[in-house]
Amino acid sequence: MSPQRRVVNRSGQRGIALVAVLLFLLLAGSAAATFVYRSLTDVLIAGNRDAGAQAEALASGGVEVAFAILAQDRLDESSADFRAEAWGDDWHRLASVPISTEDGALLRIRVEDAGSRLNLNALFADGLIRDPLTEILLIRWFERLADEAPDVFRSRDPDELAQNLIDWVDADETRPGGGLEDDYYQRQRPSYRAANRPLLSVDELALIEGFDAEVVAVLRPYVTVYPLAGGDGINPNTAPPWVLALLFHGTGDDFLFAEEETVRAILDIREGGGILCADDADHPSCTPIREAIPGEIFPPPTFSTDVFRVVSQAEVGDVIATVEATVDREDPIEPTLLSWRVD
Ligand SMILES: [Ca+2]
Ligand SMILES: [Ca+2]
Repeated sequence: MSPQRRVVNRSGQRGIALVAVLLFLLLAGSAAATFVYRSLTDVLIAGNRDAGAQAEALASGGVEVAFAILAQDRLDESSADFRAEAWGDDWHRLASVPISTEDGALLRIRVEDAGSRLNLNALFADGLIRDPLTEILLIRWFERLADEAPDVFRSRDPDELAQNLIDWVDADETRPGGGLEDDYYQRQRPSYRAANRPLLSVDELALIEGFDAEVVAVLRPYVTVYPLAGGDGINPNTAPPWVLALLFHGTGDDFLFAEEETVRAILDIREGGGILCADDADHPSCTPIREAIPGEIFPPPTFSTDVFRVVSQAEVGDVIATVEATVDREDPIEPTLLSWRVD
């Protein structure tokens, strides 16, 4: 800790105490509360009087709180010998408990598992090889977006968008119809090349031929790129309704997106306290996924993950600071930070 951060701000300390008490109540009985107290004490005794720096410190502290709760969740899952990310988890409940400090600061923490969005990298086996269903899923989705976001998608060809995205990720350098993937990218100034590897961020999509920032803005609420490798599809227990509507299911080549009634049935199970599970899972809260969605699902659904996105927003006076972080908690004691952005 830097000498500056050792300076104690008394009103800040009172704030910390209150935040800690609230979190103890939220996490009553949870060992995570101990981690949380340590994290918050560390952050909130920072003596910087500047509201911007305080807001950023508080938002960063919120991320640490989320990490501690995620680590505890992983440890609890290990001792229960049952893994599932679901709405009832402590990390998900954080979003419903905005935390105010005595000196008027406000902290909001929202945690999402990677499975709550469609992982574009899960559309490629081994991160590089297209599944026959990859192209069908993307074309149908982009066709649908022409109705949902006509200003952005109506002027673009869904087949070309799908093909260009696949070529950007797939290992080879050729287009299926002939020609080189790089022709377009080499004509740009400065020129670049197709990545030929898993996507590293959602923003990277804007580099793909036919895509731009407008397209990325439409896609962003639906997609993730995490985990970068080895990940599966959507988690039916945590995805919001608009992502559940991308559950692509069927048999053979005959796949379709989940209809509204299927999405409703999944939400009903969740709201009733149930959990959707793999068909062979053995747990009293489980409803086999097959009972809610007929056929196979592509990409195969995710029920648990170690990759989470944390958005922590602190309001100090008129200043708002937001920290967005992605973490991999495979090792819950020393989680790996995958991304960190401050706004
Ligand atoms: Ca390629
Ligand atoms: Ca290719």
